[in-house]
This record gives sequence, C-alpha cells and structure tokens, in this order.
Amino acid sequence: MKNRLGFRALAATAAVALSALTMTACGSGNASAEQDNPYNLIEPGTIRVASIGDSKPYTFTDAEGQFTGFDVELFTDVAHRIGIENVVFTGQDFSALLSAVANGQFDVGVAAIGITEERQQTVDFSDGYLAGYLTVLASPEKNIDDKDDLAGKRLGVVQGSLQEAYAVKNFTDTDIVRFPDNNTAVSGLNAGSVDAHFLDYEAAKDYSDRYDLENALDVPSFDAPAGFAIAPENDALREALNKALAEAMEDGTWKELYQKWFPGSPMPEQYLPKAEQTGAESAGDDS
Ligand code: SNW
Repeated sequence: MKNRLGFRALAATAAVALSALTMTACGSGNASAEQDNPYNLIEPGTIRVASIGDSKPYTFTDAEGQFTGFDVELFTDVAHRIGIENVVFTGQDFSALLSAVANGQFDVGVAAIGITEERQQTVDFSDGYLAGYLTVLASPEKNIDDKDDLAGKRLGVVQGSLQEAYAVKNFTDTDIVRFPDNNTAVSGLNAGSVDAHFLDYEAAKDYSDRYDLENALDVPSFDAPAGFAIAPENDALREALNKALAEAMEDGTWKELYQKWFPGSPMPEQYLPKAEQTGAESAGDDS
C-alpha cells in the first residue's frame, strides 16, 4: 500500500513536471496540455486575477474582504462562461498591476483598466467593456468648475493611472501629488494635504456620497474603454474571454450589472444587446 501510494505520488509529481516541461518547451502546442489547460492558466482550472480594493463600485472589497463590484461580477460571469469556476481576486497597487500580469504572477488584471497603446506594450487586452469619465473630486467649497480653477492647487492622482498621465499633460499649472491608491488619496483630501483627487467617475461619485465632496469636473475617456488585461501572448484566453464577453453583452447580463452597480448613470448603447442599440434613447430610460 505504501508502495502504491508512493508510486502514485511520484507519478503525479512526474506528470506535473512533465507537463510543465512540455509547456515550457512547446508553448501551447502540446495536445494534452491544451486539453488539460486550454487557456494556459498559471494553475489549471483557476483564474488568478490582479485587482484593486478601493475603486467602488468598479472593484472593491466588501466588509468580509471579498472582492466585488461591476468589473468583478462581469469578469466572474465571463470566466464561468469559459468553464472556469474558480476565480481568485488579489489586491495590488494599481501601479504594479500590469507588470504583475505581464510577468506571469496573474492570468488577468481587472480594475477598470483603460486600454491604451502604451499599456499594450506591456499586456494584451480583451475587447472594451466600459467607457466613461475621469473625474476631479473635491469639496464644493473649493469651487472647482474647470481646468483653470485647478491652477496653483494640489491634485491627487493614483500612480500609473490615466488620470496621472492626463493631469501631467493638461493641468500644467497644478501640483500633481501621486498616491498608491484611492483611499490614501481621499484621506489626504479630507485632511487637507491635497485640494482635490482625480479618479474614475463612478468611484468619485461613491466618495462624494460618503464624504461631503462633489464630482467637480469630468473629463471624457471614451477613447480608452476599460478592458481585461491579459498575460501577453495568451491568445487562447483572450479570444475565449472576448467571445464570452460578447455573449454577456448580447444576453443582457452586462446591462443588468450596469444597472445594479451604476444606478442612475446614463446607459451607453454600445454594450447592449444588438436589438436594443438601434433607436434606443441614450439616457437609461429603458424601463
Ligand atoms: O478610461 C476609463 C474608461 O473609459 C472607463 O471610464 C473606466 O475607467 C477608465 O478605464 C480609466 N481608469 C483609470 C485607468 O485606467 C483608473 C483605473 C483605476 O483606478 N482602477 O488608469
């Protein structure tokens, strides 16, 4: 019995070692590796997702420490559609997220990550699934209505975000203050170490509601819709996710999640079922 167990353990170890070897040697070309692990996942049967914990309602951790939000639920739905039940989210600093995906620590990055050419140097992306605004969050007392009102002010940004890049380029008379995450930046805002914080529209709205703050200034970011960041050259995973994402849009799942997480926000047409796109009003009055 001992022997048999020992042999089995040995055989299992050998099989793992062998499949690791063949995967390294032949990439995804090996027939049995493809069968066992068609999407080249780090751990077959599990998708490991890098995310961030303080961008409610896109991606955030709830009171129990579980990841949830629009992006989290959409990605989980899409992962289930491609046959992966086990979806494990882990929080990262935003600035570390894309490199963590690129260097193989995670299969995917999910955090309202805008698709840009620059980021495509590091990772691949799924098709876009959300397009919206970058928003300056501030106390109403600051009277910030436009770019000029930011002159001479201190503006927080999350390091590595599109907000950082936009602010550096366009708010040239403003002091840009880099933070690792939104919570730290909003603490700074509430404590007065910055005058405003620049983040994604829906997350700004959430902080506005929680503290006495307002969405002071919106900048369109429709040319950089959010996508799922995927380990480079994992075409099998990217193509499967794209197909499943299109299905989630076409069967109304995307719309349902949008209404759940962004209630009252204008309903963009391009991700709705095709039958609802032509002639639909743009302002979410579809009830
Ligand atoms: O470019 C937008 C997109 O149009 C949509 O509004 C969702 O957010 C964005 O992808 C921008 N998001 C920021 C970025 O990609 C910040 C992401 C974050 O804080 N998690 O840098």
